[in-house]
Amino acid sequence: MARERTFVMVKPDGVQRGLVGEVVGRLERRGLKIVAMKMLWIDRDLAERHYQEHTGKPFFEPLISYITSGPVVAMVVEGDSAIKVVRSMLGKTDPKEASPGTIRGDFALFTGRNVVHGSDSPESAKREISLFFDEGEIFDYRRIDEEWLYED
Ligand code: D4T
Repeated sequence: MARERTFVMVKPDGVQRGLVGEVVGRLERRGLKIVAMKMLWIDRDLAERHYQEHTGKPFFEPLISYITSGPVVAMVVEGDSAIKVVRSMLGKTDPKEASPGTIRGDFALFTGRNVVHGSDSPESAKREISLFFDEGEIFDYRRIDEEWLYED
């Protein structure tokens, strides 16, 4: 069993469209555990650090203005293979390619308005979690349904 933590964010369009509960509900019902959560309005400095791998790309400026355009809800989500599981629940980056049943496949049409973010690797998860959360904001606890969710 590989218990992992990943970083998930409901982006400004997701907040404005009232999709926070939908996203959190899907994660919780899947059996993933929310171990940290907060609303914040990302400033340019944090946005540039979060998306540093895209610096200089043609979509970088629109991406920065989108992610700083309103409040977001940031989370740390824990579970078995959480990074892969969350990515599969989000669907492809371009929502037009995302399968129905995924969050982007059900609620989005444009790459630049794709509702949610999830870390794509253990390295990104570690980096992104530490950008948004202090250790003291992340909670270690057992969910009451864990003995029914996990095989061992
Ligand atoms: P995020 O990071 O927002 O969850 O998206 P992904 O992890 O699924 O995809 P990404 O890092 O490749 O892209 C980050 C962010 O940039 C926007 N984007 C991306 C864009 O506007 N145009 C593009 O061509 C690409 C590749 C969308 C997500």
